[in-house]
Amino acid sequence: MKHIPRTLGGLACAGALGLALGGCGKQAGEQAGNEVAADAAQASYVAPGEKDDYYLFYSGGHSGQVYVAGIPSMRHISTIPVFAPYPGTGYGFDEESKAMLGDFTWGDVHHPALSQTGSKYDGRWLFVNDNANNRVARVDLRDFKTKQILGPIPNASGSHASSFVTENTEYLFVSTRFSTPLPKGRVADLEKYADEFNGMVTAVEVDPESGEMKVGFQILMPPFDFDLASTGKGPSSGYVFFTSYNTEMAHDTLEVNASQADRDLGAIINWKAAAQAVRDGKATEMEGVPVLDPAKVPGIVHLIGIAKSPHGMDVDPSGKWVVAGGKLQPTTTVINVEKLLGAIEGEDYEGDFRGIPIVSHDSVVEGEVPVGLGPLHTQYDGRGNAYTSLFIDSAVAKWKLPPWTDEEKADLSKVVVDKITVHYSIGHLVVAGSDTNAPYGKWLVAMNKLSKGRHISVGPSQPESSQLIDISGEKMKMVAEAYTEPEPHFAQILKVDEIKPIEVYPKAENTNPNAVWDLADGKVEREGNHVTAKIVAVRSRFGPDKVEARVGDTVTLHVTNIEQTPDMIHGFGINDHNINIVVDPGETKSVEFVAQKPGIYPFYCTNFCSALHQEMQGYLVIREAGETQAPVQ
Ligand code: K7E
Ligand code: CUA
Repeated sequence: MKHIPRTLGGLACAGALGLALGGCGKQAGEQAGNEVAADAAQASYVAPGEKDDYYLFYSGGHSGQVYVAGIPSMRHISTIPVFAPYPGTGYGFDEESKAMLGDFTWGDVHHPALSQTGSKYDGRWLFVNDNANNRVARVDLRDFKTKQILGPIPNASGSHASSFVTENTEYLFVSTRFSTPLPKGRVADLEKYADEFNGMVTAVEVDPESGEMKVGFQILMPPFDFDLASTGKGPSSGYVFFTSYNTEMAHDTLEVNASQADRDLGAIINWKAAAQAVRDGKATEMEGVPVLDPAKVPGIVHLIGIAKSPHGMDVDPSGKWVVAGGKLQPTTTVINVEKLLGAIEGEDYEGDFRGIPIVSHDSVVEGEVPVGLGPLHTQYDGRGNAYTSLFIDSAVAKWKLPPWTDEEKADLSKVVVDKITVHYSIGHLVVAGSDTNAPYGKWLVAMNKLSKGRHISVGPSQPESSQLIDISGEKMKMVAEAYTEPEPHFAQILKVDEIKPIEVYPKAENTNPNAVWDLADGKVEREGNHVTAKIVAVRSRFGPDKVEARVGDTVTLHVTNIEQTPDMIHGFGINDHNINIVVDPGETKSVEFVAQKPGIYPFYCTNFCSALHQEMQGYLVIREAGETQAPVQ
């Protein structure tokens, strides 16, 4: 991205911004306001032809998708379909993606996680969860496509605290927001919630080469409703931390009944010890998964009291501090990892819950920082500062991590150094690289829950909004605001030059046995009542462009886009058949259907590809079942 000359300030001043501020340069105050606006405009301006510095991958909530925006422009640049069909890229229509989606047509994506090596982004994959159907998915950053959906994960309901990757992407941690009787399918009286229901933490194992995910093992948890998680690094290496919001174990009117206790219990899991316990044969099988019971396998789970109904739990870049957001208490709880590990080692406990030790709160909590109302999530800039989203205050608080001076310790409000208002009711926030050991630290994106009229009106469903904040200076600076697709939760930011997405699938890498590379090789073949067509797509024709079948035939189409030119995409849509596949250069996609009704059904290219794009078409001919036909080409 290149910076534009400072004269834009003058432009902005004379234009819309000038009007909004009531004129230009007449009074010093106005002048200053205009300068601020001009600076902000310049900071996020990416001129036509220029490109952004960072990718913002944000979760699309119950749209089931992941969206990509550029930073600093905040322009939406791509949609990565994950848990829901997306006709734009043909996702959910071809056989491969249909098989990945299974019977589901939606998911609820909350937390994307970039793969890491040595606690740094390695630019390989993006993992996301589906809170609704207990699944996780892997997106390949080579081509920004979903390559695997794992799940529904057995013995789990509501994979909310997910996906969180360990330091070298050994595992993704996935935990349940909801508790149910287990194994699933068993029905128990809701009144017996506390005794009969359980939550589950799942360790999803990731193959270091292929990224292939599989359920590794599980840990049976009390029915506390585990909400969010964060994995350790440095001194907290090998641990993963969870919050829970229902230590009360309420099963109805949670709004009131799960908000009684002043402290809820978070969980600290020693995943390396857990993995070892599984190898040592200490797990019991449930639905084919090795499940550890922490009451019977000491040392793998510890509990800790944290501020009322906490939400986020975030490990800082050094791995020395873990911060939980109080949600219903205006403080963040700062856990000192060194003291925590000491307390675990020395069995400094204040009790236990059904055999799971509760670590002494006062021995390990460094302090509770009064950040403001409704603290949810915390992010870090790698310079010793933490940024906490304040849902109720509609603000972001910037505060200093320990070590604190004695004066600060005596009055922790002194460590809160800045606050900025956001619009409105912020949920997550993301600082570039916060969950690595070396954050980029320049930008913060506030993902607001309620936009309350921040955009021009489009009816009762008001467009969502996110805001870009510059955190490079002492004071946070609001720079830009943008529409975000519903319903944003968390996001990850990756520097553009840390990946190099491919533009054309090299022909040599296409191992699809049904690929055809020459128009002369395109053909339609019949074997019994199975018709197979291998079709070449190239500017600006399909070869062959006629497919003949009879009612009752199974028809399989394999379409290969033989272009080796970037951005030369061809689509393949058939009239009246709900068939829409999109094939990238060098790619082969397949679709199968049963011919149902006689007729002539035109098919055509759906992606504009040349001046003769409109001519890129053909016919599917379906004859009556018994009708003889000319042998197909
Ligand atoms: Cu806070 Cu599902 Cu991460 Cu949304 S959760 S805010
Ligand atoms: Cu190919 Cu349009």
